[in-house]
Amino acid sequence: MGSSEAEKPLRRIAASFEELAAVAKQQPAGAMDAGAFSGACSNVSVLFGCLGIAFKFAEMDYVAKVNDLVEASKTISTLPSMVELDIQNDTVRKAGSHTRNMLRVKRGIDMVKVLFEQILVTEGNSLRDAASVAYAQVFAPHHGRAIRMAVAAGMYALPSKSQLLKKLNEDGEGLSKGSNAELRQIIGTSNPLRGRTIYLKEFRHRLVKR
Ligand code: 1PW
Repeated sequence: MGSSEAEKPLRRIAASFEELAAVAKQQPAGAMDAGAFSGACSNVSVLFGCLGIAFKFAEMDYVAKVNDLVEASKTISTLPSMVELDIQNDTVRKAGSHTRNMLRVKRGIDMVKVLFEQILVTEGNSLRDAASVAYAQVFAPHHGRAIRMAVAAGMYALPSKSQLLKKLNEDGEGLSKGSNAELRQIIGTSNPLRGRTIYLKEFRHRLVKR
């Protein structure tokens, strides 16, 4: 990794998802490499860390779950085999299981994708509308009322778009052409990832059958 990528987290995230898309292409359908996946997801942690004190809990939750996947990937090589093991042990829904953590982390990635799409289409410097849409689409249907209320309150303490970009070492003056390209790259390259995580839907069907 070049030093410019280390200093520019958006670039590092875009690059890691591009690598992940390339890894996914080489593998049989669905057999996503667990190490490559969790490595790319851990690069995203820095974004959750930029959301301000109100989302500290969200950051800790995401980081803990990604770390669990990073550790698990040292002994279990693909995501489907992690799910398969949890199915065998009847721990798919158990708090802290790899499969459950994987689903939460996947939602985190989905939310970041929608957030960036929304940052590009919403007017002005506020992050609140973009973040509210992303949360409403991805997490809200899975959260109870208390968490939804806490997140809604936290939205008022978000940094502005330009503050967020500044924290990410991008042009703090707004959406510069440079970071715009990075955002588009992240949005684009997370698509192959979504296709490859289709097995998560499969295991939900298997659960329904039980
Ligand atoms: C700039 C974007 C701003 C939007 C912020 C979105 C934050 C979304 C994540 C909030 C998660 C914190 C609340 C914790 C929820 C937990 O109940 C749940 N985790 C998730 C990711 O849903 C816990 O899962 P678990 O440990 O019971 O498997």
